[in-house]
Amino acid sequence: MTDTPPSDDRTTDEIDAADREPLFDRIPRRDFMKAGAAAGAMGSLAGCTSLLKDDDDSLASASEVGAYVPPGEHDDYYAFLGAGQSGEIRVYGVPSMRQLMRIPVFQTDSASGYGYDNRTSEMLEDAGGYTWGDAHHPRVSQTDNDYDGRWAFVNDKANGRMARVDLEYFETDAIVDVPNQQGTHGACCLLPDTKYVFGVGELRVPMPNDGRDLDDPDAYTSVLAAIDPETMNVEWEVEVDGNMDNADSGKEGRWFFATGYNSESGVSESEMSASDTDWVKAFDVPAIEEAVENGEYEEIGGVPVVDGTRDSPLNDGDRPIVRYVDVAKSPHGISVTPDGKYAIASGKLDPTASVIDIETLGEADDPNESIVARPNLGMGPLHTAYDGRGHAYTTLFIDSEVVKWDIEAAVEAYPEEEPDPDDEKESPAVVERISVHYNPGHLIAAESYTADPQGDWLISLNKLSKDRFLNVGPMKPENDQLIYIGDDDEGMKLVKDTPSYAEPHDASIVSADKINPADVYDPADYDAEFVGGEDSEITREDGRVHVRMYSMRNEFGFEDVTVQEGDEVTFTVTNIERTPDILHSLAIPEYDINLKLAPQDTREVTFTADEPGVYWMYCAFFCSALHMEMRSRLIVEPAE
Ligand code: RUQ
Ligand code: CUA
Repeated sequence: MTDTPPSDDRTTDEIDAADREPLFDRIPRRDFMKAGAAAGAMGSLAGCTSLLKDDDDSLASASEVGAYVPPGEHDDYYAFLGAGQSGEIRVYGVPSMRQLMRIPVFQTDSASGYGYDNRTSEMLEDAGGYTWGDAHHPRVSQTDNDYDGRWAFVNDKANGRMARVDLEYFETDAIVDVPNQQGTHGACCLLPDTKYVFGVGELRVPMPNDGRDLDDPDAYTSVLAAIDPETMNVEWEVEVDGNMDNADSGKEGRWFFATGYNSESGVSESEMSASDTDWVKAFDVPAIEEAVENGEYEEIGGVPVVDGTRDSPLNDGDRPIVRYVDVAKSPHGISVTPDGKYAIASGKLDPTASVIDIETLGEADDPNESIVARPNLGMGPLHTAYDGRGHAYTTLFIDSEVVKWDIEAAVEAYPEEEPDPDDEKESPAVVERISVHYNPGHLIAAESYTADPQGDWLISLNKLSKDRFLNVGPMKPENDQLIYIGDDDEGMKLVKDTPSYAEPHDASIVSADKINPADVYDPADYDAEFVGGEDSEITREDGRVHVRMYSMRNEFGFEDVTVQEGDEVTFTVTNIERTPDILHSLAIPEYDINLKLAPQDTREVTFTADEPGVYWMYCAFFCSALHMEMRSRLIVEPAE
């Protein structure tokens, strides 16, 4: 229950102000003044914080900072964005911010035929049969702390799943429904070599969630799941106290970190935000593996579950499997610095970030001793990225800013800087701030998740665009802003606004030369039988018809395919072309059939021919001047 029940006639500014209320004891006065000015004096102008702080200095044209990519030229980077409730990964070129591709993951997609052929529809069905997912954290696999271009993994925060995208074909090729996990939130590879993909459980539920402990929230729990990247099997899980939110890996194969905002184990907003501290959980992976090897687990939902709660005997000795580090308050994002020295957790409901020294973590008796800085950054710190030059960049959701700060300067300023509620100073480690438009969630810098960030581009993924674009109705686009960070003397420069469809979360920006997608399929890479130009045939057996046919400009292997009403029909169709970019498809009206056929690809679909009549099977990709003529008849004869 909130203290002031919302009333229908509050203005947005009043609601914004009420949102800030529980934070007032921690807001430095500077920020409060700014907030007051923004909400009050300029309140009639949507998104007015920009008017307060932007001056020409923080803007740069694309060509000034090398962000202009002329027509026909390629970008330096791929950005993979987890597109939230759209269920997909989006691919941008950076720095142009051109959207290059959308990779459907948790939802069907008619353009790519994803979820329409037998293989992908069975994959979605086997992964729970849900029609959507909430894709947040795309992480590209690494070898030796650098991108190896093999896979991108992404979580489903809605239904507790983890998916793998094959970066040779830019296609989802595996989804695992993670047992004992209701919402898989943070997702990350164990570095340096992607030994596991970790999914962290956000929503605490009874264990197993089969009708027991319904009204006993204390018995709810959340787990960390370790998934083998090759097999996508869940190898083991660790049960913890409190919930978990975001996650990142150390660089040395030992530590894995997850924030959590509900150490209170509450079920209402006020219960969940009651405490001034919550935990970062630091998982000691080799110690967990040893416990699994020694059989110190319980099998739940078909996987070994190790007890990592605070009272667990496995947390008793001198090598606890999970260390609980107290950080302020309801932390959200966490990311490890490129040199692997620190894990930085953002306070969200506290203006500070907590800097954890990873090396001391293994040695200190009290894990809280490993906190080596708590810079005061501003209102609503959410996520942090790195430029490889010792700076951190943190989004401030409430202040609508990205703040740049010096990590070692923050460490030096501590503990003098131990924030107290009356402290009005921003951290001396703060180098600079730039306004973003508006309310940023994630941000990502080029190769920030590797040991060697490139330090030129940063994208701030802003939840609100308010007035930045033409009005398209009540659901506004979000705004992915490109910021140049390559010049410490000149400072951060805002270069581009990019409207985006709801809603990008985390992203990975990878140098273009580390991704090597194929132009055409290699039939050896998949199971379906390749139907060559001579191989078209129709076989019939007991009411089952199997049509094998090729496709090419401008024909299918058969002009007519005749079946009986009630037949179970399977089409296996190959695009036999080798020319890149020449796609065909098999679309069958009124039967809801839609197979995309890229060069050298074979897809299969099975359906029951239950409506007699003539159906024009056609190709939906405009493949040549005779594309309209690329069609054949499916003739379904009425049953006698
Ligand atoms: S989390 S906005 Cu998006 Cu998955 Cu921080
Ligand atoms: Cu093939 Cu159009």
